[in-house]
Amino acid sequence: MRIEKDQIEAHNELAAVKHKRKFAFMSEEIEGLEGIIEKLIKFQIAIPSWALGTGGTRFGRFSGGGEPGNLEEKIQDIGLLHALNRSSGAISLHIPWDIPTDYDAIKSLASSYDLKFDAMNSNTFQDQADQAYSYKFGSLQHVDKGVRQQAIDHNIEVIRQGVALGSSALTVWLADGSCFPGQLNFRGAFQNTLESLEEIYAALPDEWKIFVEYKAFEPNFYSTTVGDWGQSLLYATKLGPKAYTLVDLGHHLPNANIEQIVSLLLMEGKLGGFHFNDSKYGDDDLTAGSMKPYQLFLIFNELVEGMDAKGMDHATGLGWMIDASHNVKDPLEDLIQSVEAIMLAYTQALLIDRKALLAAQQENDVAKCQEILQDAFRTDARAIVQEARLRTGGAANPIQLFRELKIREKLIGSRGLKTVATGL
Ligand SMILES: [Mn+2]
Repeated sequence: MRIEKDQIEAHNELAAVKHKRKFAFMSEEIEGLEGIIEKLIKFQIAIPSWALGTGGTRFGRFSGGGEPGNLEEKIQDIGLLHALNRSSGAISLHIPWDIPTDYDAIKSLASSYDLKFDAMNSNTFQDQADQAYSYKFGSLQHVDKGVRQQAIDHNIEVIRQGVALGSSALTVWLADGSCFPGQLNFRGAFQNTLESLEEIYAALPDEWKIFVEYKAFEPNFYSTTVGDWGQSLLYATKLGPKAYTLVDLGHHLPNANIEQIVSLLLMEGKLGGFHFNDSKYGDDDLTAGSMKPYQLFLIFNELVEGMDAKGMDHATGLGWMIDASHNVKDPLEDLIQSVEAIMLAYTQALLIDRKALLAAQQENDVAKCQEILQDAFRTDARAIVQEARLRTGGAANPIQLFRELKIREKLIGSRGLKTVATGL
């Protein structure tokens, strides 16, 4: 199914009076608003193929119904999302969950929804039915070269598939680590992982990047072989200029200062990709901005400041992606909320008076620094994000229109109530 232009226009007409009033107020209040809206229009957040079904835990999984059963249906879902918010113009695939059978057909289907292929994701955290060796005790770190080689070959195969789709980055997240003290020689695991990554790195086409993602714990509970940004940066530095660290917001220990990590990685030219989500305890699957919107804003403050310092394009300088798959919401409504939260935090970061902040920092005027940041954070930026969406043909209120058009009911009608998205 597709959302027709006239359906969006009819919905927008009803919201027009209220929006115009709010936006007129913002236009008077904020200097340089047109420049901000231009940036918002360009800013696109990739949607991972695994976020379109209801996630589960080791205790259970409760399908929401109408979930996409194949790659074509996943592209269709992201197409619906992008039609509503015009900020979700890319899809991130996971191999082997999303292996295309006909690359040209998949490419043209994606482009019919105005979608690009973002970073490809490999999977060496599960065993597949047809593989020779098990990843039970790790993949790229494994003590057995045969297991490592299988994992290396898989990553190189993922690059090959990404080339066929027009992607230009590989994200490697490893579940490798250990569950108990003494299980692993840390240096041996690091060296094996580095050597394996070097073989994958050597297979990267010229314009490609490799993102080394880190995670503090889970599924291993004692050590993780790429466990924090320092370890990721070590691998990325040793690998070379095409290798970067990827920051996933949910992959830190509680209270980690993620905004400082982001700032320093940008300074070193080694921040490559970004995964958005939120968490309260140790989870990494809650809707972006649902728990700690101020932290999300502070991270965007560092992203904007650090990217501007390097002359980087906000939209294309880093790989932006949502990485979340929680258990109880409609996945498409959840993604609409995540994208909205990200766009709001980005807008608020663009509203910060940078000159005044720099001056206040130079004068050690701590109270003023806080005033400047919180003045931006407490600005209701919704009409600005809405204006950017309206100018590009999106819906005034994406969730409201999603419900008015009964999209989930229609997807259940065509796909069935008891579908389970592939891969989860
Ligand atoms: Mn991630």
